[in-house]
Amino acid sequence: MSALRAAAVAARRAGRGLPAGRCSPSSDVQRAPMILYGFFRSSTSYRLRIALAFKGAAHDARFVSLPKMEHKSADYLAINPQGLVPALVDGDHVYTQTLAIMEYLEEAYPEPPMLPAALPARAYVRSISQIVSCDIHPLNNVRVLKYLEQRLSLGENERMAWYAHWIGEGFRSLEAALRHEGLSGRFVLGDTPGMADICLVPQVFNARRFNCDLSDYPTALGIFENCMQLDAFTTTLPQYQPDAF
Ligand SMILES: N[C@@H](CCC(=O)N[C@@H](CS)C(=O)NCC(=O)O)C(=O)O
Repeated sequence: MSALRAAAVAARRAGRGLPAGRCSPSSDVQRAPMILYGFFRSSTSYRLRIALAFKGAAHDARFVSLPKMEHKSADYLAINPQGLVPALVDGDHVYTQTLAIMEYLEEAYPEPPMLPAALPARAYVRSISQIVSCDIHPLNNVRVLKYLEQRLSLGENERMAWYAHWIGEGFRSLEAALRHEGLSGRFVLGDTPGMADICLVPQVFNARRFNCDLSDYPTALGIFENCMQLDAFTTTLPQYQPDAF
């Protein structure tokens, strides 16, 4: 068994009780804290940190450095063979893919909810979540930018043009959807934060890190600013993580 996998199993076996905070699992089984494998600057890791904080779910963190290629190490591939962060260990299972993980958390730890009760509203929140997670994020992922540099020999300016182009396309679509549906308030759905806000914030954060101008997307930016008033979104910021540099 790999070292990381063994550590995950040992932590589970330690049986350190239920996660603290507001979150409680839907069954009353004694569980060890969840383990989040992530990297401070990864927007999907930030997404999951927010979701866990939102649920008040205590967890241990394990750090997987993307610049050091630790996500491709044999130890980490034994945890998540996709070679991507984040991954979440809860009980005897490793969960991957943030949208699926958030759906898992919603079902395993129902309070507070990240999704509304009404089916059309649930579909809307999932739709906005997917614009960010499926249409925007993958185009500017580390491996895509590396491919542009290393295989297609694109220089810094061309790579940044690629980044800004797809951020622009994605945020235009996001802003249009938010306005078209007319369901947003302080957050994506009315005045209650949830899954879509959790997806949106790290993407805005990332776009700003790459100096993209987001002023044409005032609805999305307003929601971002309102989220930044909430502890779940601020205590989990990349720069506050122990692996930040
Ligand atoms: N769809 C996946 C995406 C995960 C993902 O792409 N994570 C990035 C960091 S934000 C990563 O591990 N990138 C490594 C790479 O591109 O080589 C999810 O939502 O979990």
